[in-house]
Amino acid sequence: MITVEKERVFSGMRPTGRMHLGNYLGAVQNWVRMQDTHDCIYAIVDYHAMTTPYDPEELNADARNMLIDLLASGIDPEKCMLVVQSQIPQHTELAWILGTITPLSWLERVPTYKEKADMHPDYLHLGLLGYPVLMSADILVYRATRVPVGDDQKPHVELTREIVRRFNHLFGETFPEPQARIRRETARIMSLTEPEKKMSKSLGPQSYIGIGEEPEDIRGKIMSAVTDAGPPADGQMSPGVANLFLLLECFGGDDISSEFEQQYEDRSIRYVQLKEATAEAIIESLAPIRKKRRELLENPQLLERIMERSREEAAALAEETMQDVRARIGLLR
Ligand code: AQP
Repeated sequence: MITVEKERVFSGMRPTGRMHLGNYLGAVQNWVRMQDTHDCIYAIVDYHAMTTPYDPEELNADARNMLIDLLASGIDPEKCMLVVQSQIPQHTELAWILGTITPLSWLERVPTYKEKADMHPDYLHLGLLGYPVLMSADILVYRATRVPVGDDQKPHVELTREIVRRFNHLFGETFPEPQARIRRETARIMSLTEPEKKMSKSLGPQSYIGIGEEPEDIRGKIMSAVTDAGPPADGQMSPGVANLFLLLECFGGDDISSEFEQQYEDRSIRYVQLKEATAEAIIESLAPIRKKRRELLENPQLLERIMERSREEAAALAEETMQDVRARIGLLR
């Protein structure tokens, strides 16, 4: 399946809960588009999920659900590889090697490290600090050059480029410098409950909409989303209202969102109607995903087959890179 002419793509998703609209609009829609034009490897990055507090049983269930959510969202294992990070040991092997050439100061300045450290002050460990090194290894073990992500991941891809330059300088030209592919309009979908923060699994289930959620839950969450007391006099839209407009545009299209924008401008808007329209647009757009999820849940053998085939193909690519890396850095074979 892998070709020499097409550019190679890697991206991953942490199984820390259910896949939400931020993941879907910020990353997965690009993943789906790129599988037709690029050689793509997508991963459920379960080692990354272990860098914040987790429950082993939930991790297992979340990884399985994430796989189902990705397939239901349009990831097609006939067109790309869909793998589980922990099943391909070359990821962690390369992470160790890259860790030996990555200065601590580069890692300490990564914004997500500071955020997660503030969020979980009793859970500071090497794995959390080294998260971006493992992410670099995820990308580089396949020598991928494109990384479709939301904008919170941009610093990690930049760091990967720095690590590549350092490795190539020390051991000779080995890795290409990857580039983040970020969809500007949906680079950061905001939380429904704290709209100044990005929609995130860790902000709690009321703050996000899972792509497999039932209509009544979607309605409930959108109807209680944080807005404001009405269009402010300075015309500066609050983050909660702007987020609803963005969701309406993504799922309902330009016509309906322009209608509400007009009402916002002439101050006749009623947020309850904006919310109803947004909820209905999301519910309708996600209906095929809910249907596909139900079909996949009934067919666990299919999931096993998909995982096994991708695992073999991806492991062969990763091993090819590692043979080159081991020889360059002087490991005895
Ligand atoms: N709110 C978002 N808007 C746009 N893109 C987003 N992504 C995540 N949240 C948003 C993108 O989704 C991909 C997978 O992300 P992830 O689940 O691996 O990690 P994350 O960014 O840490 O996601 P969460 O939901 O915030 O997880 P927790 O709470 O566990 O940390 C990435 O490309 C990401 O940019």
